[in-house]
Amino acid sequence: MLSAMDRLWINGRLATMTSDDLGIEEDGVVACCAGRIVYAGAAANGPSDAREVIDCEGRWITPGLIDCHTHLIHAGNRANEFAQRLAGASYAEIARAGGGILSTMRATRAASEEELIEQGLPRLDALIAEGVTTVEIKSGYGLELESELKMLRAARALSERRPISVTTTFLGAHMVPPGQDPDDYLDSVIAMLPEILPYADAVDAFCETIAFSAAQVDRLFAASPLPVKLHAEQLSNNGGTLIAGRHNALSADHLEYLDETGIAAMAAARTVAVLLPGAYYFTRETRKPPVEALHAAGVPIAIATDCNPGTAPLTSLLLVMNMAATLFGLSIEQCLIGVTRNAARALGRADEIGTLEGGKSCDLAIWNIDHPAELVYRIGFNPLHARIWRGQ
Ligand code: DI6
Ligand code: FE
Repeated sequence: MLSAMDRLWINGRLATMTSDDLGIEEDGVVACCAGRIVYAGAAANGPSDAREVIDCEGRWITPGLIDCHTHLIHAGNRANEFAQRLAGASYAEIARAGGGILSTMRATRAASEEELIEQGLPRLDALIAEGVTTVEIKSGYGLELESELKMLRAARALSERRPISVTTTFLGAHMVPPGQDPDDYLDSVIAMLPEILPYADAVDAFCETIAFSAAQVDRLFAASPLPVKLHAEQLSNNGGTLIAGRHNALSADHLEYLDETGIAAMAAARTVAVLLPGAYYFTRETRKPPVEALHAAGVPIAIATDCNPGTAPLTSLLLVMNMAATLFGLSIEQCLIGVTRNAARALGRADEIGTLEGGKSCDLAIWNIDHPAELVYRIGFNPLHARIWRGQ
């Protein structure tokens, strides 16, 4: 039994994330075999030897962080639109004038798959540098079959270039391409589903007045062979969360304009609320998601970067935790659970990642901190000591 252990981290202080108080074990060890955790807990009850023993010297060990909502694969940037918004234009106005998502669509269609990978890698590396071991990446800037496939392939290819797990989400219903009828385009998105199936883990849509209606999203989700997620109630309330609930969505994301009926639908469907404080901050939104009501209804809360060129040019999950606390009032524990256990749930991967528990992938972040609260507290400071992905 002991000789089968590949690696053992000793003298660690564990935040296992197995309970809402972080599941702390002050004198802990983590044992790994074949890339999986075989034991994480009190040193007294755990193994004491392995092929390789790593002394953590009292450092904290958390699960590797999970960024469960990004648009990390895209070409170009929209710094020019940021300047327009600073001069008074709104995000919706820029979108209606053919900018916004459509401007990134043009750049992304023009880029090769390799160019998308090359442009995505520095963003991915920024996440990795802060201990991220799993990232979700959406398509949605192709808005036609070949370009959507190119994005999904580029996203998957990132996991061959870096030691990280990538899950992909098909967001063909991100925006209606110029000159197309919304329902006709939606029909074509539904027709893309069999083709994207081998490249995607989930299907997403943008339910918003400037994008797709709740009825249209309902139609897409009814046709989806994959689990669904939804950009919902971000800029206004369109009832997207009711549709998300109806289709047992893994998550509904953004949620600034979420109301009581939407919360009830999410609670009934056990849909995770993914909050994106970076987009809230960057668009200077003033309406906050109903965090207390979500919590009271028992809806699990995750947080993510939303890394995208329009509303969140952001590649720091540590900063997102600080924003979720300062802007949305999440507790330290909610922030940390939100980038680990609940983020795993938002990806439908709670069985594999998100906590330090036997059987899960040995994805660890080891930190030079005195308490996990520091991960939420500091701004622009990275205390990562080491990052382990699948035991390496
Ligand atoms: N909501 C967002 O915040 C991003 N997509 C979405 O549906 C913005 C994407 C962009 O502006 O490029
Ligand atoms: Fe998004």
